[in-house]
Amino acid sequence: GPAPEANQDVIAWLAAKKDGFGHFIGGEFVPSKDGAAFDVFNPATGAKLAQVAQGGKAEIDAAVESARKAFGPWSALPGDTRARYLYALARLLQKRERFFSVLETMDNGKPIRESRDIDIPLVVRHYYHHAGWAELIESEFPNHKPVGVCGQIIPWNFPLLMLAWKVAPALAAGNTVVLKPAEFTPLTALAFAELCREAGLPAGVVNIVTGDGRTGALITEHPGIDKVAFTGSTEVGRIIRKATAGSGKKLSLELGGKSPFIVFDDADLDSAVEGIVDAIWFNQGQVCCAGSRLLVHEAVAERMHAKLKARLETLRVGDPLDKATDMGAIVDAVQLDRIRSLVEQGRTEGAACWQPSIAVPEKGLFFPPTLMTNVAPAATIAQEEIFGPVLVSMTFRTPDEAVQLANNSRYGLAASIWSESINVALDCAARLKAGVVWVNSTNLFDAAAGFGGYRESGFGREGGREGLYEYLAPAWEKKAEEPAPA
Ligand code: TXE
Repeated sequence: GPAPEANQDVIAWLAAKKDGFGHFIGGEFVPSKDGAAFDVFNPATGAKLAQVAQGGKAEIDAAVESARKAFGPWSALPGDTRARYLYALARLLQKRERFFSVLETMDNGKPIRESRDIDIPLVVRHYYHHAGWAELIESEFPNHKPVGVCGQIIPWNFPLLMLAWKVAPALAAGNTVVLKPAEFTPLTALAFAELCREAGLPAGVVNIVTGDGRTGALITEHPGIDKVAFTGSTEVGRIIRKATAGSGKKLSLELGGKSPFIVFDDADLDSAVEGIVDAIWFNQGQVCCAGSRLLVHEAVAERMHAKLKARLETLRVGDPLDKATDMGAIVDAVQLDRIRSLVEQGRTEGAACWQPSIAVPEKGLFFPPTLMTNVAPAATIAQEEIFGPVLVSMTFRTPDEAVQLANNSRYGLAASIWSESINVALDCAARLKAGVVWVNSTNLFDAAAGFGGYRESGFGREGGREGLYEYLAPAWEKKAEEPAPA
């Protein structure tokens, strides 16, 4: 596990920035012109971790200008030269895995076991994978060009991983970026900016401007941005789609979800129980593709619930830096309130709420793993994304009914099917409206596989070949934009 010295490294790194973090623009760290800044907290302890600059118009203008200037030379580099920078970033991240895991856990509240074994290794893999694509870009996409300057806005649930999902393909394809991390979790993005310098990445290729939704809106509205990539709430996704409509900007949106976790009567129930723990209690349920709706065959529902309850009694909720912890803190008080009020609403609408008798810290932003049964398909908690450690359970009788319940959602991000019959599983998979379907597994991510949704979960894919197309434009389109020769 992360050695205690990793914690000391992070503490020393934060202490060195006690006057506040600036934005990363044109390869330099700069404060906001007007001096605006905000505080960032550790959600598990309430301790202030850092002060971070709040970007305004001056900063977005400067970042877009530096990205524009860098775009020409960067996009003109041979792919294998760009690949070297991505390999260098991957290696540096790998070398600092412990530092980044601890920093991510302190900023976000997720268990160290998750940041150490899942988040950061997936981040590293993402840069290696896209370094490979950079090498192949000319031969695999001979009729495509990079889009240009990409505005990228990311959420707080997987801060460094969402940054990797955005930055790695953009750079591999020859674009430059202006990225805004979420206001709750900007710290690993700023540490990554330092790695960009260490890797010798040309100034302006990656620009990171910190701030809240207002800063994000300035990015989406800026005329110097050619493409916007957003991961976050469906509500903000809608605002961004309107803001970019008619602007000619390319857009991809990865939004909310209410993904079904379907357990057939022939499923291996013990494996399914482990699966559902990964599906909805992983990262405190703050996962866009979380299996938040359990649809279980009525013949095995009672057994499934009993096994699930016994398993939840063994989960450890508490200090995210403790290697033995299964569930950490909720990212922010606003999110915790939202979870609480949705659970309350579920009760009022007639659902039964069960929580294990395990200890949950009173200080810090914690919420116990929660199972809601007796839920009507139309109930608010069966339809709304809770984005917390709350599983909503419903039963079905036939495969048709399972499919109908699963698709009874305005979202369509992911789905998980559990059955020992491959025919049942594949027949069901083909009928689900979901961007990703897992069979006898859940929450599996691979840098090579396109990830994204249907319906109000957004559009566009991230990862692999499909994901690269989001950062490429047909060559003829780009040619038409070039000024006519004098
Ligand atoms: O998300 P926001 P919030 C869902 C989840 C959660 C809810 C609210 O249900 O409970 O959203 O979370 C930036 N123009 N998801 O409020 O506001 C913002 O600064 C441009 C699902 O934190 O969407 C941040 O960087 N940008 C999700 C990013 O958008 C704007 C992950 C996401 O924040 C903006 C997060 C604007 N007008 C929340 N307003 C997932 N799909 O994984 C805000 N932002």
